[in-house]
Formats: sequence, structure tokens, C-alpha cells
Amino acid sequence: MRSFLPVLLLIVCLCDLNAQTQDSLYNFQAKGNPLITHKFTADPAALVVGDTLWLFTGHDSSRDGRGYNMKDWCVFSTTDMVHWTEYPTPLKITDFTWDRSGNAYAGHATYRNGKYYWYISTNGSGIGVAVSDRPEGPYKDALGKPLLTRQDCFASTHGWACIDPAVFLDDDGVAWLFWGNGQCYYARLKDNMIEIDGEIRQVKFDDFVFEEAPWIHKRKGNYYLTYATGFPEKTAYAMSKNIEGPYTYKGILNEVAGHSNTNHQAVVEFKGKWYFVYHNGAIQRNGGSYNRSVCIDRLYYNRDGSLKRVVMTTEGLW
Ligand code: FUB
Repeated sequence: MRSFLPVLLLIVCLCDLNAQTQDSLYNFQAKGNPLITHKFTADPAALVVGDTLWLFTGHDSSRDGRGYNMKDWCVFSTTDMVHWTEYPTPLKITDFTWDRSGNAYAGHATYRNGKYYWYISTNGSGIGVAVSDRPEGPYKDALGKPLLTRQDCFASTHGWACIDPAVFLDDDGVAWLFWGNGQCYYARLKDNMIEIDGEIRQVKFDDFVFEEAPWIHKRKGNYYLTYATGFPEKTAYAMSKNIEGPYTYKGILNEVAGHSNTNHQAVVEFKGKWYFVYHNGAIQRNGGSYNRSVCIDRLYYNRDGSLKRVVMTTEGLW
């Protein structure tokens, strides 16, 4: 009788590979969407520094496909959108000793005053901030305590209200943080980037059905707030002439992404082109809502500054 042991061992190894942290550089070439196929990645945040685009992601490793198992975050870079490098694991949920959830939810990194600040969420313990001298890390907890907790989300009662930080550095030098689940909050950051400056406020406007995943970007004097709406999630957007609003709802930007109940985007300009970075659950057979994969497609504007709906493609940019 043939033994199934080798097959079983292979399956166990593959599962472990996905759960493992990265301990060396890993180079790969983009071949379409999903962009990243050697592990499950989610909640992308992009940052351009000089001629390099840095991609910060979450890392899914659900064993049963029924819930999140996210123990660390990942960082990737490219200079041409084709050749990519993944760096050793830069940040783990256990680096935040105050976290009780064990889940490394969405984050967003930025650069200021010679340092990189990575705002991250946990599942219920709050939003933290980690700091590093280099984009690829390693990062360490900058505060030893959460930057924000559910108590700061004054209009919310559920445990996971304080998630999904999005940082935005405006042209006038003011840094802003947006975040939330169910309700969208925002506040200024102090120049040191690790303290909230002043009051926490809520984003409110007509037809704003906010689930999570806020992201702010600016182009030609217009502020764009993109965010996940409904469930399963689509991406919607609103525009304003002022970071604090009033925002005007502009409609759906991206439809439900294949085989994933969440939809978490980054919008970025790199070398004169705009990109929409998101995740889906579309790695065939074993991808899904808790084993997601980062994808990239182009983003285009209409003449009046509004956004054309994203066309999600299998081919991607390549
Ligand atoms: O990845 C965990 C959570 O799912 C994120 O914080 C949300 O944005 C959603 O993508």
C-alpha cells in the first residue's frame, strides 16, 4: 500500500512556510495579480522614498480559513514595479508587549525627521506606533503603550473600533492620523509623530457608510478619502478641498475583491503613475477572506479630478 506520509509532510511544510517569519531577503518578479504569491499578505500601505516604492503589509496565516491568524507584518520594495524584494520580518505583534489580542491588523508607515514611523493596529488592544531608522526595519515600539485605544473612539462601543490607522503628511508639514471601524476618527500628530496633538474628531458627511480602512491622499489641491464600505466590503471615496472636510461622497471606487470579505486599499503615485494597491482572496484553491493576497492595478483620474472606477485585473501591471 502506498504511504500518504510524504504528501502529508509536504502539506504540513507548506502550511508552516506560510506561517514562518522571513529571515532573509527574498527577491521575486511580478507576474500579475496577486502580486505576492509566496505567502499570504493583506492590508497594503505604500510609501515612496526617493526612487523606491515601499510596501508594508499584514501577513495572513489562517490554518482553518475561518478567522484571522496574523502574527507579524512584512515589508517589500521595488524601483520598477517589476522586481521586488522582501526583507526579513520587520515587526511582530509580540513586539507590542501591551497587546492582548495576538493579531497584527492593518498598519501604515511614513517617513519624517530622518525616521520611519509605522502605525499599526491590533484586534482590540489599540493602535501602536513603531519606529526605525530604515524603511525595512527592524522597528521597535516607540511608546511601550498604545497611542490610541477604544476609549479614544468615543462614538464606538465594539471591541475592534480602534483599528486601521492611516497617516498623512500634508504639504504644510502637519501630520494627520485617520482610523476606525464603523466610525471614522482623525487627529493631528505632534511633530514627534508619537503623540496625538489636540482633539480627536469624527469624519461625517452625507452618505458616508464607513466600515474601515481609511486612506487619505492629495492631488492638485483635492483631498481624497478612500475607505471600505459595506460588508463584504467595496472601496468608496469622497473628496474635499480641506483635510478636515467637508467631504463630498463620490461613489464606489472598487467592487468587492475576489473571494475576500474585506477590501483594504492604498493609493500612491510613483514615477508619474497612480496605483491602487489592495488585497483579494484569489490565490486559487486556498486563498480566501483570511488568507488574502496583495494586488496592484492602475488608478486613473477624470478631468474634473474625480476617480475612474478601478479595473481589477489578473494581468496586473505586467
Ligand atoms: O487584516 C485585519 C483587518 O481586516 C484589517 O485591520 C481590516 O482593514 C481588514 O482588512
